[in-house]
Amino acid sequence: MRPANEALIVIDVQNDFCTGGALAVPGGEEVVARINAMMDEFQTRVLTQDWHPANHASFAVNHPGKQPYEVAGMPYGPQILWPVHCVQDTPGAAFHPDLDITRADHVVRKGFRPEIDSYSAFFENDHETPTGLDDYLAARGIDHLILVGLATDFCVLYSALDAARLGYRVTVIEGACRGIDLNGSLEDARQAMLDAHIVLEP
Ligand code: VGL
Ligand code: ZN
Repeated sequence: MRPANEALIVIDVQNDFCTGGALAVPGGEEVVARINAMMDEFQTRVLTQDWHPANHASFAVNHPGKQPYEVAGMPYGPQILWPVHCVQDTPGAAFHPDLDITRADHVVRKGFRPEIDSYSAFFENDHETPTGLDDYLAARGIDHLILVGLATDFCVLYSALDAARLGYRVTVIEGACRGIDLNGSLEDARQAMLDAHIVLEP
C-alpha cells in the first residue's frame, strides 16, 4: 500500500478519448487495465472528467469558418479548437465502461463553463480559476501525486505542470497514459515535464 500522502489522479479516461470516440486518443482504452490495478495501491484516488456544454468555446463548430485543430484567439490566450467531445450527459462523456470508478474518492468535472476550456485538473485555461482540487488534496495532507490517463500532451501535461507549480511532487506514469500528438506535442510535453522536475516513469 502506498503512503497516505500520495494520491492517484486519473485524468479523463472517458469514451470520447478512446477508440471510436469523438476525440479518440490512439490506444486510449489500453490504459484502463493498468489504472484499475493501480487503484488498489492508493488510499486516495481522484478522477477527472472533461464535461462540456454543447455551446463550449473549445468546439470548432462554435467558431464559424474554423475547422478542428485550428487555433482561435481567446481572452485567455490561444486555444486549439477541438471536435465536439465530452458533452455533458452523453455517452462520450461517460467514463470508459471498464474503468473501476467505484473506487474513486472524488471526481473533478472541468470545462463546464461555456466560455473557457480547462485542460488542467487544478486551473481552467486562464491559469487562475481554480477547480478546488488543490484544496481537496491539501486538506488530506497529500503532497505527492501520481498522474495517469488521457491525453499525455494535453490534460495530463497541464495537470502535471500546475501540480508542480503548486508545490506537489509529481510522477507521471507514461505507460498508463496515451497522447494525441499534434505537431510534435507529445515530445514537447515530455520535455516540459522534465524541465518542471516531474518524474516520468514507464
Ligand atoms: C483533452 C483536448 C480537449 C484531454 C480534453 O483530456 O487531454 N484534450 N479536451
Ligand atoms: Zn475537452
